[in-house]
Amino acid sequence: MTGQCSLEDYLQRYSETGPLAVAVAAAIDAIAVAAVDIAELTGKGLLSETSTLATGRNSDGDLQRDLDVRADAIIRRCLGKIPIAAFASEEARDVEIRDPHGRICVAVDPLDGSSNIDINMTVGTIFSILSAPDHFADCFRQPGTAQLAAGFVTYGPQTSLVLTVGDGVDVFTLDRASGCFRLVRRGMLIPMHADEFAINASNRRHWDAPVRTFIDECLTGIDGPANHDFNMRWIGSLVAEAFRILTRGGLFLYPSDARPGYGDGRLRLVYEAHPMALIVEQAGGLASTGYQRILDLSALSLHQRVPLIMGSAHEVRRIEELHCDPLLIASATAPLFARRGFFRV
Ligand code: AFP
Repeated sequence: MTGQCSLEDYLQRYSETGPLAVAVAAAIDAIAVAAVDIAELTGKGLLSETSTLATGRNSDGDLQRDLDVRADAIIRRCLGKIPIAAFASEEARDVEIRDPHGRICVAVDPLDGSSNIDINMTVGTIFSILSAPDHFADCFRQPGTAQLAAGFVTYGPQTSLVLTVGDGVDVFTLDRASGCFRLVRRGMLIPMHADEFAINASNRRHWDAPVRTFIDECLTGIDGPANHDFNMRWIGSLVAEAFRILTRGGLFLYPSDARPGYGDGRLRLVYEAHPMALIVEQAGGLASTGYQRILDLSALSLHQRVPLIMGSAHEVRRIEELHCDPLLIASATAPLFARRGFFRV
């Protein structure tokens, strides 16, 4: 089945499952068309006239590059050809209300990981598709469980589309010769136990006690409570970490930390954590803030951040257990044991 089935065939079959599926399939097809152009753009590197340097900041204060803006424009152009009720992007402050007859809403991070572009690392597009509520302005205030589909595209050695329409996770790789995405993996499953964890360890002194305790358990390996040795990765590109976890299991953590502006971590709920959480859960993993299931959360504001801990179920459950440990919670709040206190947990 794999290799022969094109994304077009796949979406055609999915479209037959109902009128809403027709709209979702059209949006996924449009994003796939945009992905081919974005892959071309990111693949040029310094050959491109598009600057990879930061040229400003987006509405939420993140460094913005020409490539971010160009990727956003490509996606808007491709999605502009189909009727969607509302569109949201990391690169724009406000929700764009579009077609009053649209049945779906789409939120995107056009180019996640773009700070890695100038070092030739894998970057990607993340997208979330929801049904349009009565009041379109509330589209992106729905819980993650309201998503009809979610996915991401990696622009790396392969240009691959990772997709769920609610029936498992499938992977399509761009066949550059034909310009067609072909099904290469069907029903990806994340192993229950992790052998790798991914976290920006330079922030250790800023983490809350439960995260510090979990990472210390990973570092003590077979000699400690985890009774298991771990390897570590940190690519700095969520899509690359997610693709690895889907492929061989593992854990990704971007927790809240004590740095100014990082009280809710770094990643956005609507167009990063929600879609990633749907994909991870559809592949048998878990996605949590440490206290709550990501998919149960609803955004109060479009660019709201959220701590994201996702991957192999066994380790996510262990982290949630530590977040319920009264001793660790007390240590995070007691002045003497505060994050920057003299005593480390
Ligand atoms: P950019 O899109 O600004 O490169 O941020 C990428 C990202 O949102 C996510 O993909 C990475 O996992 C995370 O940031 C890396 O954050 P640090 O630079 O703080 O490690």
